[in-house]
Amino acid sequence: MTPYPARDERLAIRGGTALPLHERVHIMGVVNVTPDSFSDGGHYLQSDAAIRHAMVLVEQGADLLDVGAESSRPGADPVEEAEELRRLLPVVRELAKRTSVPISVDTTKAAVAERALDLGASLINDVSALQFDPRMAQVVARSGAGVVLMHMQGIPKTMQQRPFYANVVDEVHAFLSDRLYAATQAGIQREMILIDPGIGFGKNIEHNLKLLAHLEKLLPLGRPILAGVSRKGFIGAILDRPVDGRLMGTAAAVAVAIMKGVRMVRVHDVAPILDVIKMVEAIVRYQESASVHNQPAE
Ligand code: HH2
Repeated sequence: MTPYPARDERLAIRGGTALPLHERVHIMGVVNVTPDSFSDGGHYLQSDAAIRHAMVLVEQGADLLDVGAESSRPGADPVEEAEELRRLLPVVRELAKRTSVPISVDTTKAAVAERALDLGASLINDVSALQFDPRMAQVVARSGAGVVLMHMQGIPKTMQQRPFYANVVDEVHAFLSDRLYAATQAGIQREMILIDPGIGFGKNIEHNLKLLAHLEKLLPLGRPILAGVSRKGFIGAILDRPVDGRLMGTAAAVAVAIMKGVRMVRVHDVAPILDVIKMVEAIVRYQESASVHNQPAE
């Protein structure tokens, strides 16, 4: 099984940089600036903790940092724009000064994307695939930033109530194909786009498993695939584990996703997942070189 996509596949991001996704699977480290135990200590402590956490992920080998200030977990309430900006901007500003690792911003709001891009973000991770805010496509196109187009059925608040598909793989494929077209029509360059099946976004366990088992069906769309499986609910349900006990389940899902052709993974645990990626890539490379050497001489 050597499902690697075409060798010239790269992701162009702002500033003329191209991430060599065709050479190795990249890791997007998750940096959530959502209220947590640090919030008692006030805003400074919360952003300070997020910045420190992000720098640890960089040391561990993250290729990108995905900073998000609005939870998109099932049942999550939307966050007001002012609050999202208040949480996000200090973190993006500081990270852009401290690290050359590209910063992605997980937002569906054009105004938030705009301000974050001004502060040095290079990629917009829009879980609505440019649909929630009619200005988003234009903001991304004008800035020359990269963009993630992710599939979601419904909205986070209600998406897990009754997800339904006649064929989840075909529907995700059709949706991403439409959104790729819409994005390029809006002036976003194809080489700046990543596609994402949106594991857990309006999908039950079976939908997630079917998508992971058939991820290669998205390869003909011709853009690199990002997958976010890290610590997700379907892993917890299958293994009967709480969020902090899902690392091995995440590792297994990441390994399979890479074998199916995924070129970027969005994860919370960068160091252990980097080991998983290196192992899978070593095996695939061996298999590729063995199949070349075993070709009968002409
Ligand atoms: N998953 C989450 C958030 N953003 N973006 C992309 N492109 N793909 C994903 O699968 C994805 C995403 C949810 O994960 P998490 O960051 O753990 O939760 P929350 O949204 O509550 O911060």
